[in-house]
Amino acid sequence: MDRSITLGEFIIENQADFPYANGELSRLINAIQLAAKVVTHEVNKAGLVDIIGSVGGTNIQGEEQQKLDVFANETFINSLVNREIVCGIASEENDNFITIQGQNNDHRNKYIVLMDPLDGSSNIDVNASVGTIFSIYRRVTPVGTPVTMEDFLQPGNLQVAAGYIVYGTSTIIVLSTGNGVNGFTLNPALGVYYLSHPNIKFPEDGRIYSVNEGGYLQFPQGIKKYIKYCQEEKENRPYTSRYIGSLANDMHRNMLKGGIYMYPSSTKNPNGKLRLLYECNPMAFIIEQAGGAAIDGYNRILDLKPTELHQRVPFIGALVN
Ligand code: AHM
Ligand code: MG
Repeated sequence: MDRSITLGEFIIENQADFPYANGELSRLINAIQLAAKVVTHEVNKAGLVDIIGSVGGTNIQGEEQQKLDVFANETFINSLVNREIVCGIASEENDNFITIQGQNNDHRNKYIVLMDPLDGSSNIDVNASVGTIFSIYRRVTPVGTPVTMEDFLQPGNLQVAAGYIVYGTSTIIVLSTGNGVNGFTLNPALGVYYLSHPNIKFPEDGRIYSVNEGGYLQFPQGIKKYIKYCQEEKENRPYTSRYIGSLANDMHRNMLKGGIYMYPSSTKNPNGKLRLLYECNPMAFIIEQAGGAAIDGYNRILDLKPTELHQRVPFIGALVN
């Protein structure tokens, strides 16, 4: 495998893998990778916001400092709107979906994007890793008409592409168009993403479990039993516990190192916390493409029929063998 291949080259070379191969994918991914560079830059100076804030709450340009999650949301939306490809965007940060009319107000764009622009936002204040998660669909309503809720409430198994970005010690975009999973790491000096993690697959011998154990007493009996199983001194156990508090980051580590991630239902939150459309569906798409499975405890995440934009579901993602 040629390790010096860039994200742009990879997409052009693999364009045929995309169900509707005519350059649309490269334009869409281009919008996302550009926004991710801008967000990376902002994430890297997040710790300075208070210093700037203490001298009057404005930045060098005299603008009000924005919170990073608002900044990320606007950056991704602007980048996607400015390319004639997306007809609608739904974001964890916005109450309602955004309709994009397109250049001649003719509603001719074909793609829907759903996203969590800044995943794990409570990590910002402590200089820890955050992420972005995104999901891409074809619209189901006719081209030439405004998008409707129906376009956004598609089951995850209709995604044409999905991915996530981890803003960690380096920035990585992990992407699938339904033909495996590949990771591209940003070289910040050049502003170029290189294929660093070709064909990601869960390792067979995972020994990590990731769950917010603070909720243990409120978890269903089956989850409690499983956590005790992970902790038992038997065979290759106890497993090791790792939890960052950002689905993109936690799942990324578990996919590379091998492990299970759980955000179960609880007596306090019967539907868990994670959002089906912005977090669970795209991560489930990636997880399955990497050889794993993602369920809500009973059903395959990708087969759930969404009923509302901000719907929450319990989530478990891992390799199954
Ligand atoms: P956010 O997208 O609003 O930042 O919240 C979602 C995040 C998940 O990525 C993460 O796994 C979870 O919330 C952590 O929640 P908790 O602090 O309850 O463990
Ligand atoms: Mg999130």
